[in-house]
Amino acid sequence: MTNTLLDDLKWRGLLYQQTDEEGLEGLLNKEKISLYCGVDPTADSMHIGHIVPLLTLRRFQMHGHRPILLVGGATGMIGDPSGRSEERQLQTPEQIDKNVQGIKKQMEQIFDFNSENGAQMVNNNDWIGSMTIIEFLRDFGKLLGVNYMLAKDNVASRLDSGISFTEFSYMLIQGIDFNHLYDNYGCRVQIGGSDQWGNITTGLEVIRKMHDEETKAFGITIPLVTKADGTKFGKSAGGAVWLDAEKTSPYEFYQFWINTADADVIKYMKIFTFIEREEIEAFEVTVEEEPHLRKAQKALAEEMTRLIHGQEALDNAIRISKALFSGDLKSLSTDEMKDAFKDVPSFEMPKEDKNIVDFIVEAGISSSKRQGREDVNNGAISFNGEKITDTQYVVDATDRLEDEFTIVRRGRRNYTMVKFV
Ligand code: 629
Repeated sequence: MTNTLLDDLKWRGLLYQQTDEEGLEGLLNKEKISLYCGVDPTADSMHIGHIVPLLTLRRFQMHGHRPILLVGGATGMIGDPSGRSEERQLQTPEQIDKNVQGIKKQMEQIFDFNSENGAQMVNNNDWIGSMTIIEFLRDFGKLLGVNYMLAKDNVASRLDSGISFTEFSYMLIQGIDFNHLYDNYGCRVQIGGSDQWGNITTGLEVIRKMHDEETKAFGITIPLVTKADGTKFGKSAGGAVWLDAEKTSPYEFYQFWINTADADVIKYMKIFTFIEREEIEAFEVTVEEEPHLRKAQKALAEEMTRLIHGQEALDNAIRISKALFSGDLKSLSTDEMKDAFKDVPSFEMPKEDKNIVDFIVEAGISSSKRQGREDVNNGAISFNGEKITDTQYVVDATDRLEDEFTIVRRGRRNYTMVKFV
C-alpha cells in the first residue's frame, strides 16, 4: 500500500519515528483526519526550529487533513524536560500570557483557518487549567505506572542530574491533551520533533487506557535538522533565528538561508519549502553543475522569507542584499543600513572631526598611515556609499548617520561600522 502524502514526507526526510506505519497509511488512505502539534510559550516568538513540524502539518492540510495547533498555556507553566539536561526556570503567568499571544499570532500567519479543512487553534489551559489535583491524580495519574514514566528517555537521562516532580509529571499533561483532542476534536495523530517521542507515546498510552476499543491514534516524529559540518542548525551570529521581525529582521532571515552550504541546501529545500519534487531535483543538478550561481540558496531564501514575512519584506531583503553586493549604499535608508550591517565588524570612536587617513587607521580599516593614504588615493575607501579620494578630507558630523554611525567600505566587500560614542 502507498499513500502520496506519506511518500512525499518520506522523500523529504520528514519521517523519523512512527508508532504504526502501516496503520497510519491505511487510515490516511481511508479518510481525512485531524492531527495536532503543540508549542509551549517559552518565548514570545517561535524560531525556525519550531516550524518543521508546523510546516509538516501544513503538508497534511494541503492533502485535505485538518491541523490543530495547540499553544501550551498550561504546559508552559510546568516546563518540558524533553531534550534538556537541566531543570527549567519557571516563568511568570504574565510572561506566559504574553508569549501565548505572540505565538498564536505567528501560527495565524502560517496557516489557513478558513477553508473547509481550516486549521483550529487550541490552548491546553482551557482544559488543564481548571482540573483539580484530585481529578488529575485519580482520573489520569492511575493510568501510568511510575516505572513506565521512569523508563522514558527524557526522564531516564535526568535521573543522575536530577529532575523535579513538576517536570517529571509533564508527560502526563501532554498525554491528557492528546486524549482530550482525541475525544473532543477527533484528533488521530500527534506530530513533534524527535525530542517529543516520549510525550507523544505517553498520550497514546493514556488514550488506550481511557478507551475500551482498539486504539486508533498515532504518533509521528520528525528528525532533528542537522548541518553537514556538524555545527548546530538554526543559529546565526546573533543566536537563534526567530520568526519575529523585531528579533531577526527579514534581511537577516533572508541572509541566514542564502548562506546555506551546498551540502545542506537541497535537504533544507525538502524539509522547509513547498517546492515540488521535480523542481527540487532540478535544483539538485544546479548545485552539482553550477554551484557558484547559488540558485538553490536563492530559491530557498526567497521561499522562506516570503512564507514568514511576506512578499514586500522579501523584496526589501533582496534590495538590501544587492545594494551591499554592489556597494551602492545610497539606495538604502538609514534603518536598512543599520539592519544590513548588524553583523559586520564594528569599531567605536569619539564624536570629533578627523582627517580621513587618521580616521581609517584608527578604526583599524587600513593598517598604517601609508596604507591609508594609498587606499584613499586609489579610490578604495567609501563612506556611506560615497567614494572619497581626497586624503585631506575631514570626517565630520555630516558623515554620521543619525549622529550615530558611519559605514566605511574598503575594497569591494570589506565593511566596518564605526559607531560614535
Ligand atoms: C502540549 C505541549 C502538547 C503537545 C506539545 C506541547 C509542547 C511540547 C514542546 N515542544 C517544543 C516547544 O514547544 O515542548 N512539549 O518548544 C518543540 N515544539 C516543536 C517540535 C520540537 C519541540 O514546539 O516538536 O521538537 C522542536 O522542533 O522541541 O499537548
